[in-house]
Amino acid sequence: MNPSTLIAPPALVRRAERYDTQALQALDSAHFIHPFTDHGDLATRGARVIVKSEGIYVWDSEGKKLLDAMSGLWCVNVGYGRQALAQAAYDQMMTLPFYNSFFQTTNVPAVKLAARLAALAPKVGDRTFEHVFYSSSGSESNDSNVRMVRRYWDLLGQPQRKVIISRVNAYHGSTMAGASLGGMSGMHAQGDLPIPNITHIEQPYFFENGLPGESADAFGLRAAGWLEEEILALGADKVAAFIAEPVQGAGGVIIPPATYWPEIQRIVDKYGILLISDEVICAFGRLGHWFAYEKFGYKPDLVTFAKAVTSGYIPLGGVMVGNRVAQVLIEKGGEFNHGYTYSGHPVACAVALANLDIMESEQLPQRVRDDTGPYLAKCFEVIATHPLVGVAETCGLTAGLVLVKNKASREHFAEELSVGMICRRHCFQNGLVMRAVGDRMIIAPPLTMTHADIDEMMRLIRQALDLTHQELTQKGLI
Ligand code: PXG
Repeated sequence: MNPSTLIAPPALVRRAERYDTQALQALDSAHFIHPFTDHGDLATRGARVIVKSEGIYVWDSEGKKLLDAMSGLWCVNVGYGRQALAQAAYDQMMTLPFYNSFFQTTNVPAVKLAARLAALAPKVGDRTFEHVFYSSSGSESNDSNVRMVRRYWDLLGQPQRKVIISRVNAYHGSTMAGASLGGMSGMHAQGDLPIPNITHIEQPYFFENGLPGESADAFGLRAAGWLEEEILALGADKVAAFIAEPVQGAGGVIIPPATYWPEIQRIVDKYGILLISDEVICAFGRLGHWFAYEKFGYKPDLVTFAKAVTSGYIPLGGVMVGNRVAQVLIEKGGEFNHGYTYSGHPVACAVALANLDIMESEQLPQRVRDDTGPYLAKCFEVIATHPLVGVAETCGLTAGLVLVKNKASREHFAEELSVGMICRRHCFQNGLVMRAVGDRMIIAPPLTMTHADIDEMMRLIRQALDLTHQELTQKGLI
């Protein structure tokens, strides 16, 4: 790092205040350590500076308008520019910007939100969700899950039940516990992870792991069976919980076959293991329901949420604690020595309440389930015929497609070609934010999208695919 950039010269700061891209990039690379970023690379290319937003669009400092098909980072479900959310934050800041909820105190928005979430979380079978534990993020929430699961088994006199089983390619956050629960080998490689007593089974990714001639349903049962194999290998009396995303998001929108979740439920029931549904991405309408376990019909004990509970306008996360765990923690537990300064932050909870008001009055989960989700599915059936696309699939208002070298044989491109990144570059150049996970291109647009918005997004996706195809053809790679 150039020492002269360590303290920003006032002139540079003044230029940055005028959205001077070069000045902002210089200050950014001198001072801001970004998450999941190669800083050598960032310093050479400079960060894209996002400066404003409205509806489903964001603008960068060069004035370029981008259709944000990733809702910020799977969060901005009600879209940008919602005055009601800013007003809720302002009003709460002027009334009570902060107070803690540690020492027998509480605050109005935290209470109201807990009751509202309890009313929104559907009862399934004998499972009800009357209680909420608050944090500020998905990672913290999953750390809390580890604490709660271990406490639960200790209180039941089974302290040997320590192991939490997760899945390869899962994402559960970036803290020590979150990254350990996640199944990303690149994260495990940095920092001696996973921490002890966390194991991973293979993911239910039919396109990659299905056998020739195997049906999706047969594969779903086989993939769920890996959980039972792992339980038996570890010894059922050692296993505390299974954690999974309903649909794996950061892993590339991996949608399990219909047979998967019912079989997982049968297995966790058989061995009495707790089930954690990590719905940081999938809750609050993304899959057409307030909570995704309802869509797939399983009965979790703990449900992680974050992101869209406030549509990303302010950080908030938490865990819906089902009756099985809540009863034990509350009735037998005494003090639970765990919590965060910002557990139940009044401003975050006030914004969440206003966000839920919007989702409810605009019926966003229902719209995704009955209208925009099915419409997106139809559009993806069409895009699946593109010569570069091996498979294209949707679930609610999230979707993934795989770029392949040979459509018939499903042959992949060599990894070092980074074809996903080529496609992503064309997306950006043409005004679309779409994410690449390897050669899987994924979207999770705001739930406010109309059919016309979806048509425009599909036009941009097709254009990016055509340009990628053209570039690969010119380079003789297909
Ligand atoms: N669980 C799930 C299922 C997530 O998707 C987290 C936990 C952690 O949440 P926090 O708020 O601590 O970040 C997430 C977060 C990506 C990407 O590249 C996805 C997430 C975060 C950052 C990047 O798709 N998901």
